Amino acid sequence: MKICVIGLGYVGLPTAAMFASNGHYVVGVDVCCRILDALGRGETFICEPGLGKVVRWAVSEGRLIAKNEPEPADAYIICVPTPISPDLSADLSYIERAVRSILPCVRKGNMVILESTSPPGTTRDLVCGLLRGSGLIPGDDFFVAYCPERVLPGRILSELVNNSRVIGGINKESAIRVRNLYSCFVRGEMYITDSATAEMCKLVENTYRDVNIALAAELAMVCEKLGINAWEVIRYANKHPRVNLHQPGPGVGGHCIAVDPWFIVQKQPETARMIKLARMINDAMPKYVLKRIKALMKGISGVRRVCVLGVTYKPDVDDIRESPVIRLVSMLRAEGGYSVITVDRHADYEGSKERDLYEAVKGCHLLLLAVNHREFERVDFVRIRERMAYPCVLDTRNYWRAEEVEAAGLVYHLLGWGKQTYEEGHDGGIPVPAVRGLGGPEER
Ligand code: SAJ
Repeated sequence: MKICVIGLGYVGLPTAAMFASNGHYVVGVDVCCRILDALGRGETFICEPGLGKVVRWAVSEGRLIAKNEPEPADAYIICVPTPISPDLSADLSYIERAVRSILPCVRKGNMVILESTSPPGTTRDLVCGLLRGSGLIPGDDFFVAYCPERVLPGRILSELVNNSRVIGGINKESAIRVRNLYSCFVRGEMYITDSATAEMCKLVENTYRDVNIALAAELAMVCEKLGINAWEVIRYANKHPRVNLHQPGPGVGGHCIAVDPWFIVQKQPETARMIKLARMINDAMPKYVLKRIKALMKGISGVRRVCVLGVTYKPDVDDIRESPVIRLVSMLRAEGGYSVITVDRHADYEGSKERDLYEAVKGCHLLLLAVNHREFERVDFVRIRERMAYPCVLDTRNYWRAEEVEAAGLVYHLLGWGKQTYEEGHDGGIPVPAVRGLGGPEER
């Protein structure tokens, strides 16, 4: 078949490459000249294991070509972004533009597939509504389905093949045809349903994760007050066969989990209360970490120098979209009295890519582990201590071992751990737990 993939981003390009390397001819369409030029040369901007090789092969074999507008094909797959608008609703203008661009091309018997994350009803109402402009009837003359991607950045190619998929047709025939198309490379199960159900499934998968992370974040804050280590609590609670608590951190980033729950809230603002609250809790985490930093730096006079390790939205990727760490860095700077330096060999951000960790920590008062990139797992704490002006470490990912950090002469603090130091002599000799490393109530 000839397949037109519209939008060559994190989802569209790998999808185009998979179809092209599994027996189809693919026209990759994008409005960005940089992406088209690179693809024309068989190159890609997206840093994903294995992707470069597949793209190079598909382009060199003439199976994947780059164009700036769609051309007649058997199937059209829409993979454009659905960003969030300032009013927290989904901006569907890219989908609208993509559908309009294929109107002159759509013929009887074609398939139109939406992969972009969308509020329930988008395929049926917006996409089909616009497609009627072709003069043909969706569902009767051609087939339309919602078939969301579910791939994890960093593992996109293998998850494209192995993950199950939910395919929501505007009618059964549409769903079956689309399932048959994807079966050329998908090894996971493919479940057939209606389009609104599939749209909601996609949103709720990411919402589940967001709510779970918010629960972990709240637990971290509660544990800090109670002098308990939340990470230990989570580890042991997860030994229960029906518990799967996620992990706290400095916030939730990326273009999916930090965004998609709002598309449910948008549809039912009065009812989707927990979903909204979870979003707000996760969004407030950079501010919470800021408060901890302020408390830790209280005794330092003059400019407090903070070295931040990792700025991407999660480990071992180069993506800084919606990164909570970047929000934290901006907040620190807005406070005044802080100087912040970032180190991240993955990210194009303020020179952090080229910066050497041991140079960056020179004269710093706080070392903040913000993203647990693999290269931060083993660092030389003695070298770090020698260079720092004040020996303070805040680990927001439970990535380092307290004993190892402290053996180097640094003081280790962990997000979600209100350390207890028992001070004898108070309260009739009964040990009184005192939370170390945290500010007083006014700080929190
Ligand atoms: N995070 C935590 N604690 C955790 C797990 C994650 O704080 O326990 C944070 C990360 O640091 C990151 C954010 O959440 O800032 C999101 O990271 P992620 O790895 O959970 O997810 P994404 O956004 O990279 O990809 C998600 C995936 N969805 C699910 O796992 C349900 C992926 O499968 C989707 O395809 C993708 O969203 C998408 O495109 O929608």
